[in-house]
Amino acid sequence: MYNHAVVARPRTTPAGKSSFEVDVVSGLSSKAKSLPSKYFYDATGSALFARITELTEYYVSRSEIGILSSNALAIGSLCPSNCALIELGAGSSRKSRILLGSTTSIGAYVPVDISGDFLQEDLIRLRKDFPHLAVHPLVCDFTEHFDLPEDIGSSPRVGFFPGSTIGNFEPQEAGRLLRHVGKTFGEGAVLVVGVDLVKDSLVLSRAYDDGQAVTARFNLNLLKRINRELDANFNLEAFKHRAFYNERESRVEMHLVSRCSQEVRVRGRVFHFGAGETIHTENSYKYTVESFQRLAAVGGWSPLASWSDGLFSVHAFANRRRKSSSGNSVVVD
Ligand code: AVJ
Repeated sequence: MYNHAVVARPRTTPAGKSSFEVDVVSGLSSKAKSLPSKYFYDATGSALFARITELTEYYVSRSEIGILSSNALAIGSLCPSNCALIELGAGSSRKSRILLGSTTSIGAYVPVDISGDFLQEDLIRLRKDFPHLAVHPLVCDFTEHFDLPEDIGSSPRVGFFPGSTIGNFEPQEAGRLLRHVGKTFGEGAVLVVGVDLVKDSLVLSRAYDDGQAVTARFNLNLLKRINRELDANFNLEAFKHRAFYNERESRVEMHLVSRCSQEVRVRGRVFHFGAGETIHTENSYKYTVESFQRLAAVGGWSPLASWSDGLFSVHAFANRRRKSSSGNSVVVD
């Protein structure tokens, strides 16, 4: 069975401004300029990210796929019979396919993505390869309230949150997100999440500042997108990519550094940049297996198992949340 994507309302503010415009203007107006990393992924950004995953220096995707493949049977055995696999931030089904191939327990697949650019071909091929799988794509921002498709009924939920996307959130926000996901999935849910590990700072900085400058183009593409969608005039030559590991905060930071003193216009507003001033465009937090388990515990998730290749980790958690007699969700310790 195959369904068309369920699409949430377009996200505009009461004044008719897009969230993108509001976020960009607010990020560039603050004293320490920043832009949210979730806006990297327009068509060009997604294509550049796909190239990043092929880079020698960027071990993240290769490591995760290796761990998922080597432990697919163990992960599959944690999936309850006739469960729904709900993938958060599903760009392609590549990683879910590893789990779909390892167990017959998954009856439905719900790829959730904000862009809605699920590759149609990918979904068609998925139906061919897994003819008994019900596919229900969901277009929404999973960091906000969302309803799971009614079609999956009361089947047990298995969340899948790969790619270390969780690392793009501040730890406190990440804890809140995990709690919110637990609340949405409810009692008996399982969560499989990919998390990048703390490691040598040179390995980390190279992964985000590659020799072919693909990551630099990925970072600068955000300015191109602002130029195109928000009628701005960033000169891409006047900014340079910088990435480094901030050991104290356990995160890789990406910035765009202004090469000179300059002014940039965005939707009629003028922003001043001093020479050397930066726009902070991304944090990619790194955890140890233990520090991530502690974070997940804050969100109401108990560890079932963790797998690692020394570079990256994949965790399985069980939801501690139970329905209380009043019908409200409570976390049972
Ligand atoms: C897609 C969030 C996993 O943080 O490693 C890759 C994004 N940024 N290179 C990451 C990214 C620069 C990536 N995630």
